[in-house]
Amino acid sequence: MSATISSAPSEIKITETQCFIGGNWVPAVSGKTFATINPATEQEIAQVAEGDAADVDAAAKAAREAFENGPWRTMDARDRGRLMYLLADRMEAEIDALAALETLDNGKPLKDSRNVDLPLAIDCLRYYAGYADKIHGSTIPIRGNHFCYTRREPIGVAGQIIPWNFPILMTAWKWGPALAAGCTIVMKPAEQTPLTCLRMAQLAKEVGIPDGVINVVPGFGPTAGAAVVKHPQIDKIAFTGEHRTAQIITRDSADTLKRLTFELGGKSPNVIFADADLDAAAMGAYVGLFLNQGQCCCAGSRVFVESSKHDEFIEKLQALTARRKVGDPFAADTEQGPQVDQAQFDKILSYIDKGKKEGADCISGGNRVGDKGYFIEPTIFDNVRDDMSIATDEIFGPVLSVLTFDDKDDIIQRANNTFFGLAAAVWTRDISVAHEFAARVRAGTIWVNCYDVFDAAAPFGGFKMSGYGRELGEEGLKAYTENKTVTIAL
Ligand code: TXE
Repeated sequence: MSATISSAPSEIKITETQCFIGGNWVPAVSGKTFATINPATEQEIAQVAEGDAADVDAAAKAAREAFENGPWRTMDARDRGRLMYLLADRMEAEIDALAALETLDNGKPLKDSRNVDLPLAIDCLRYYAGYADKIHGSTIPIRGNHFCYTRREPIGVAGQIIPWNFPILMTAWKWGPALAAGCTIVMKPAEQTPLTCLRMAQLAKEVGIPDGVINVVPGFGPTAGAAVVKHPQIDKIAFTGEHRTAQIITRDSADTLKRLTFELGGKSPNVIFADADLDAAAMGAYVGLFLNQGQCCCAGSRVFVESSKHDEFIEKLQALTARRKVGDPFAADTEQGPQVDQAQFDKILSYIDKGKKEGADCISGGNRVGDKGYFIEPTIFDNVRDDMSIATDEIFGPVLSVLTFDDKDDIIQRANNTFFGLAAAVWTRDISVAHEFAARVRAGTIWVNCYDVFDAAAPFGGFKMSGYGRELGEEGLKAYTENKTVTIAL
């Protein structure tokens, strides 16, 4: 297998590379910039402003001012929703350009950016736009001669820190509920992939979202990210990334007691019973792991198959994997692009090495592709044991581990034998087994006879070390509100 690497089409224009603060494009106070790299070619795409504490401070003040004195919070909620619909419409009008920019910066195949990430991002903004005028409290009968009601108010300034695996979709997941609730935003995009988030800020300005409502400070985690977490004018942190970073954020936010929502990693079990439709299950295992180069928080990275079907399942899975086209993310037939950066590439290859040393059988892939760009072969390990590091650690790459089981109670216990709890799937025709699995597996999302089905209306988030709170759906919206109780003596 070899990757044909082309540079990106020359018509991709990069127009936003600075900090977006109070409606203005400004360089970092320090004057510093950093390179964002095309992971398919390892070449620099652009220099981007390297924001730090001073830039975050300016952004937080702009967001605070817009929250306290701007029109966003107090405008007719339906008009707020209308501006969000306009942003979604603008994204749709520019869908091909945004998809190309996403692919250039992240490396994911253009057809995925264009047909998956962008439509989901647009849909998320529209879903929450429709919520803007439907956020309300309740009236509560309390003792005595009183009238008691609650108001759902915006939480204030939301600090939002996102990763690089779904840059534009994560921007929409974060902006959607925050904007609908009437919050203002300081966002720190991932240093690997700042470009589409910055472009979206410009689109938001052009459709008329008031200055200061959205502020974007590109930069690194321990500097710009940490400054967002510590800033006293910021009320909440919504973070997606690694659990270790979330632990740092929890400590760093202690002094200001910020509200926290975390969407973290996983080691999700994908369990295939002998009675399942094996073709569908093999496809579910294949997509559930290899989607997005394996860089999904909910990747089904532990595939458990009932022993009696092991050989048949492996044959189907290997057939799918052998056909997988790895290479230039701009080529129409590419299914897998490069990993996002050198650090992820090195981490994944080191886990492949560990898997081999720990005695698992590498039955497909196992190597890099080509010698330029961060391409890795779709890799399958068979005969994996629960205690091997490839079965316990989040690899975040195209590495699938196959394990076997013989007993329902045993497999539910093993599925739960992880400190993560983001997602899980079960493949069976037995409705009782499906419901029992759904009830007993401790994960925020359970898929039955499917994988990676997402919808803006369905809450998403983790049990255990996979996070705090939920994004999407009504719960995702509530995470951007405070509940106020008003009691009136009658
Ligand atoms: O994550 P980080 P990284 C997992 C995955 C991956 C590993 C490392 O296993 O291999 O994490 O990836 C910002 N204060 N996931 O290093 O560091 C950072 O700048 C404030 C799972 O990229 O968590 C970026 O914007 N912010 C995950 C964001 O946090 C800080 C997606 C995420 O980076 C910070 C990505 C700090 N001290 C990685 N340090 C998922 N759940 O989908 C970093 N950041």
